[in-house]
Amino acid sequence: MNPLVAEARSVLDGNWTDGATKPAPALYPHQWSWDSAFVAIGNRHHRWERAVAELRSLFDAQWPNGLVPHIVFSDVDGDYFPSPAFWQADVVTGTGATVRTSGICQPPVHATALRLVIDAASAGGIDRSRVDAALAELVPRLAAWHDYLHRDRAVAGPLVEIWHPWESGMDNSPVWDAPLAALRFGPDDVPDFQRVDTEHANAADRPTDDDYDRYAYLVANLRAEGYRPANPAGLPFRVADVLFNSALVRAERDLAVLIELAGGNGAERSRLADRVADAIETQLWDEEAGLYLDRDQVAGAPIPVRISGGLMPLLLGSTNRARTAALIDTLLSDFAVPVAGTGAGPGREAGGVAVLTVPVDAPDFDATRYWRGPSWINMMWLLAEGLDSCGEAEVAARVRRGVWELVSSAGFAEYFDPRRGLALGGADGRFSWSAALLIDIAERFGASAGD
Ligand code: 9WN
Repeated sequence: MNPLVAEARSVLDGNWTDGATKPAPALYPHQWSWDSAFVAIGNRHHRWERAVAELRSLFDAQWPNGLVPHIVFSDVDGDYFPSPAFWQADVVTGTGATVRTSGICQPPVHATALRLVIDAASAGGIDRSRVDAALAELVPRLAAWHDYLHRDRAVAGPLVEIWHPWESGMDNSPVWDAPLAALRFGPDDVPDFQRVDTEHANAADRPTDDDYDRYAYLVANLRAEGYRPANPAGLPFRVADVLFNSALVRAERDLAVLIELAGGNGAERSRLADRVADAIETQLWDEEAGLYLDRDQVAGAPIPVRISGGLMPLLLGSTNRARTAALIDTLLSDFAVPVAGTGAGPGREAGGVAVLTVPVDAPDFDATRYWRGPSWINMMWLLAEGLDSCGEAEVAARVRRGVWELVSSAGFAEYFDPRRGLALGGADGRFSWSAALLIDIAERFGASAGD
């Protein structure tokens, strides 16, 4: 076996905690929602039952209203902020303290993960009965999760909204700067808290204390209403995020396929996917920016900040050739860079590329701070999937090759500065989704991503 793949498997095994996988040993010692979907996508190739168990563990913590919480806490306490005591999810949902969770969600990539897990079953020699059991168990829960989003989060529908930057998965993106700055609150509105993250990662690369005050304020505000606000239109932070909505479209289409595999009719899910896809096209495209922009639903205006999340409608498949061409042009000109040490040229030349989260020449670019410039493997994996579904296999291969080059040069870091080949984020450098998605790329496209 290729040594990098063997190492990736050992990262995942090391972070496995009897039922679920921690994103990172010290910085994130619990289960996270979208991390688990990516972990399952890697484990499906060699630990199929564990991939299903990962999703089962997450969906066992699903709320009665369908919300899939962004964190499911393990038994360990006091090692992450915000802790279960801060969220008080058990109190507000009345579900009791057996499953301790956060009260917000993350991008809905889970049906996409389950579809890939099911796809891998026959190659893995898994019995049809195991496949049927996984479908019977998880498909109704996935449907309830998506229904929650359409019912509770499509406040100005059909686009669904996030109510906290953490729900985007791209927590510290410059996209949130203006909506967070617009929040109006006093010192008494921010509950007392103690950060823990800066003990496990370079404080200069993490969000600022001022950001954390705003994050805590938003949690307290949602918590006061049991995370089910009576008047969602009055919430202080409401964003229609491009990545979140694009992931939902892709996930609805994957759920439709899963329903058909389980003997049902997926037409309604496909219809829901098409409604959101149409809204993305009509409401979020920005011709001048050359990509899609998030929409601040409080201000009633687009947020004019270009991030790699704005390329994610590639996941919809190419319905509009001109827009797909524009997205690829934007990707290669403004977000793609060669990985240091590979001898490759700029993004427009042939060879592997890493995808930055913010263009280098943007005013808010920061080479090392969370989500404000550096490359993340999950974003590159999603973009490569999207490029493939638009028939752009060559560009997809270059992005996958970039994943291989980043991990080869800097290890299984949480995220990377590709221009210096630097590992960034959690100090232990054993980040689960970087390992899982490298495995997926190697299994599907060959070690070294198609060399
Ligand atoms: C808050 C676990 C998570 C990822 C997010 C990433 C980071 C948490 C944090 O870590 O967020 O959810 O404490 O910064 O931004 O995408 O799911 O890996």
